Amino acid sequence: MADLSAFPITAKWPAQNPDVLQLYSFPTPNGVKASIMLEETGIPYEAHKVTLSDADVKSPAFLSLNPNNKIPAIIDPNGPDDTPVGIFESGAILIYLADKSGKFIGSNGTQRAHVIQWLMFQMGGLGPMLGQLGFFYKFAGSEWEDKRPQQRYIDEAKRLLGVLNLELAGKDWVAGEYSIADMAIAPWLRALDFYGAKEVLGWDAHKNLVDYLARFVERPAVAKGLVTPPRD
Ligand SMILES: N[C@@H](CCC(=O)N[C@@H](CS)C(=O)NCC(=O)O)C(=O)O
Repeated sequence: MADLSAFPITAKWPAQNPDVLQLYSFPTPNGVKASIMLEETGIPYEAHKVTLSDADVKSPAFLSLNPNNKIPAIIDPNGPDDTPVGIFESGAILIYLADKSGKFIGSNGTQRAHVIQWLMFQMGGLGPMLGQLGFFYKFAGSEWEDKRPQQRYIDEAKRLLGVLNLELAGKDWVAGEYSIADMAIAPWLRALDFYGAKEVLGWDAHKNLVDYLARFVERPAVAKGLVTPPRD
C-alpha cells in the first residue's frame, strides 16, 4: 500500500485507498477540469471535497500541497519516477494526466502542439478574463459605481468568444480531436450561465459555441466530472 504520510494534506483529508490518485477539488470551472479528465481516462481516483472557504483552501494542510491556495490539486501515488507526486494548477494537472494516460493530447506532434496552444489560451486568457467578468458582473464588483472595469471584461469576454466561435466553424473540437483543451475551455463557457452573463455577451449569436457546449455536456464522463466531488 502506498505511503502518503509525506503529504500533510492527507491528515486533514485522509485517503481511503492510498493506492489510487487523490483529487482535492470542488465543482467549479477549474475544479471540474481535473475530475472530467479523470472520468474520461478511467484512471482510478478518490475525490476529496475542498471548499473555497478559507478553512479549507487556506488551511495549512491544503497549502502544503498548493501554496497558491486554489483547487484543484492532486497526489498521484504512482508518480512518474516510482515515487508519489503532488501537482497543482489545473493546466499542469491536465497535461500530467494526458501524458500518464497517453490520451486527449493529440495523436501526433502537431496535434499535441495545437492542444497545448488552446489549453494555454484558456489558462492565460479565457479563464482569467471570464473569472474577472464574474466578479464585476455578478459578484461584489457589480455594485461598483465606476462601470469601466465591468465594461472592460465584457468587451474582452466578447472578443474571446468571437475568437473561439470562429475557430470552431466546421469543427467539433477546438484542436480538431477531442482533448484536454476542450476539458479546460468548455467548463468556462458553461459558467456564463451561472454569471447570468450570456445575454450581455450575445451568447446565442455564437452558434458554433452553443453547439460545442451542448456536444461537450452530452459526454457521460463530463456529466460525472461536473458533479465530482459533490457540493454537499
Ligand atoms: N490557475 C488556477 C486557478 C484555480 C482557481 O482559481 N481556483 C479557484 C476556484 S475556481 C479557487 O480555488 N479559489 C479559492 C481562493 O482563491 O481562495 C488553476 O487553473 O488551477
